[in-house]
Amino acid sequence: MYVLGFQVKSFFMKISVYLIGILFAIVSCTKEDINGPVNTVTTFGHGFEPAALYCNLGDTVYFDLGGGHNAIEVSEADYNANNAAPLSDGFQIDFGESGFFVPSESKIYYYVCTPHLPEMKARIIVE
Ligand SMILES: [Cu+2]
Repeated sequence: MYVLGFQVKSFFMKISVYLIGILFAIVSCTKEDINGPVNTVTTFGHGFEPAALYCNLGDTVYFDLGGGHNAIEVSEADYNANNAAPLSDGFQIDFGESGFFVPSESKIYYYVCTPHLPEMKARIIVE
């Protein structure tokens, strides 16, 4: 009986080690998915998700915007002043559209949603 009890116990130990392993895998996947498997900006309420996207030079940044939202690149000054003045040669994704842009400079790109300023704005930090 003792031997059987020991076997049952070690079986449950193995199962819990296995479950902990799965849990860690799920948690680490969630962390990886902060920016998604690719760099994707989505909208949630009156906000861009993520508010700060970190990526590398030459990465493709995808936008998947909800119906009432656009994404207009602005200067840092206009970003801070909540002014939706499009940056000349900046990226622009229209209302509810999907699109992408490829950052060509290591810098911070600032962008806003025109109707939802001052709350709806975000940054793309290119390293
Ligand atoms: Cu918006």
